Amino acid sequence: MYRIIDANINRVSEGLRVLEDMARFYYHDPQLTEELKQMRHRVRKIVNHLYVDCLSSRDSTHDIGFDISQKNDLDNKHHLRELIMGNFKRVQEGIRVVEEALKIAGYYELSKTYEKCRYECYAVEKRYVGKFNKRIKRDVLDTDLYCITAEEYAKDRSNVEIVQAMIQAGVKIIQYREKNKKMMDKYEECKKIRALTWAAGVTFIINDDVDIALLVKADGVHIGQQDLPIEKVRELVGDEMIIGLSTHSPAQAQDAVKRGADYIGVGPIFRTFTKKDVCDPVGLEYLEYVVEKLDIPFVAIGGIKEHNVNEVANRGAGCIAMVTEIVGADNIGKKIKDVKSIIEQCRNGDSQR
Ligand code: 3NM
Repeated sequence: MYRIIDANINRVSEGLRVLEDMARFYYHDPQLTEELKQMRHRVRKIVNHLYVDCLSSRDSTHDIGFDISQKNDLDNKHHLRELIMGNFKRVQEGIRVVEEALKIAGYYELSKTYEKCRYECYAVEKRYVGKFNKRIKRDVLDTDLYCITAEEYAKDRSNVEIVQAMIQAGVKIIQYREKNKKMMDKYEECKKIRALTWAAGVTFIINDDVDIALLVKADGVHIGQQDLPIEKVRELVGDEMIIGLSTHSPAQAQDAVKRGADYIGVGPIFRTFTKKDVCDPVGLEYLEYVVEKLDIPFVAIGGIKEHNVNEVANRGAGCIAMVTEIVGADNIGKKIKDVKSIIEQCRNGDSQR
């Protein structure tokens, strides 16, 4: 029992340390950092007087768990979400094991103290994940290029192939947009694209189809002004999922902020024939309005190409969406690289174009 207690106290405090350092160095959240630090110290202190017994029963060199762990990759993590969830589970499960072992070792009162810690940990997890979700949403457009699918312009390549090329070229956010496909086909494609984007840590947004987004566990949905009201979409998808909303005027943008959009599309900046029912170009003035006046992540869209992307980036658009320019390119990888490099030059303020 002492060996189990020792291993699990280490497991718990190491898990807490990972979470604490994330809160401290990544999220810069003093309150969570402090809470986790206190919990980590408390977890150790409660059994301080058992330290000698614990240490003398420790035998890590002969721990059969080490070989098992070396042979599999069950503990591998691809995303911060997995890292955070995994470490909270590690802490809670570890505390539970300590509780049970303490009971058998005759320390019932101590076991109840640990039970209290476990419940505190559930509450901290909820707060942590809540802040984490907000942060993820805040950062969702913290990238240069937002790519959107459109198979009809993709020169006989499938959406899945297109998405693979986008991921390979380093795109960090991809929207699935297909207006004329059957639901079943869209669903099948989205399942595949979800698997690809998940493995690559790429944000996956689905246009219009809230049901598919929920089924395939996309990161978000993107809706238009004529779709279901954003509040109703929020009711369906919950707080965690990202909701993007297309806007075409300052009034619509203000409305989107008020009604809880996580980001907005700002466009069409230039004339586009890709979206059939879209209004005339709103030009760069609307973009400038959003840059200056609003505090919401946004993506500029509509008629943006390699030759005019500098105008948009120079007006302060950090994240820029393109459909036909990317999916219609002969060499998607090269096109993305070229576009990204122009955006970067503009950001650095040294664009001569
Ligand atoms: N939304 P392309 S414009 C999907 O203004 C979409 O909200 C727009 O396609 C908006 O990059 C648009 O080929 C189409 O011009 C953009």
